[in-house]
Amino acid sequence: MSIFSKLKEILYVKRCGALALIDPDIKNDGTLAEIVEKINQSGFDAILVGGSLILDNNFDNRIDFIKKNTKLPVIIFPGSSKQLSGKADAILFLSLLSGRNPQYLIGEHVESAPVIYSLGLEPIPTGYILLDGGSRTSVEIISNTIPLPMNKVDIILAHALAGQYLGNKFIFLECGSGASNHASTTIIETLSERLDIPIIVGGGITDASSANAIANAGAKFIVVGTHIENGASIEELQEITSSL
Ligand code: 1GP
Repeated sequence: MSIFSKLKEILYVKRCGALALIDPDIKNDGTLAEIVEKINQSGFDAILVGGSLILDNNFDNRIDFIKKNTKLPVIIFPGSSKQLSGKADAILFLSLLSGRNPQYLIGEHVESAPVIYSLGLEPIPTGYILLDGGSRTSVEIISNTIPLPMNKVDIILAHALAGQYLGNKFIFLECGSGASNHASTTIIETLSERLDIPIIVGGGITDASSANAIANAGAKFIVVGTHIENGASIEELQEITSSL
């Protein structure tokens, strides 16, 4: 079964799933085993692996380590066309729709597509929309794009619909890692009423009541990264995943 089908299957039993994000950077090497174990025990449905900037060449080794230490699907959430590994189960094939930087609309895709093909990785087309979560984020800096203001709901909706009409399988609403504010429930409600494809929401989710509000608003997956990296306990993470 494809990973996309597995993700859809999760939504037959849960109204909203939980994705854990691991930044496969050297800074997390000392705690990687602990992070993976914590994720395994906290009710997550899959692991995303990726980051805006990875400072060495050990991406493949880290994916290998994560894959060998979890039964969860491991999905690359790439910051660039260099973040590829045949050890992962799938890759979110992201188009940064909120920006107008051709490198992240088609450039990185052309560079990575032949490698994805030869690695046999499953690409999951995903429209990626960067929202202004109240702090300047790595995605904004590295991608050289401007996030959409959260009060421009009609403009955000137009981007999301365009993403759906272009054939994406998911819309990912991103406020950036460690964002001060997560995507507003007004945006999630408006989009989920009008889109036929599931919405993933990430950036700044650190507690169960926010996760619950995001799920109530119609998100189909939430993403938690920084909170795990910052030492959240299994109990705290379970509270988030069971609130969905
Ligand atoms: C970042 O959406 C993810 O790309 C997760 O964000 O690190 O704030 O949980 P956090």
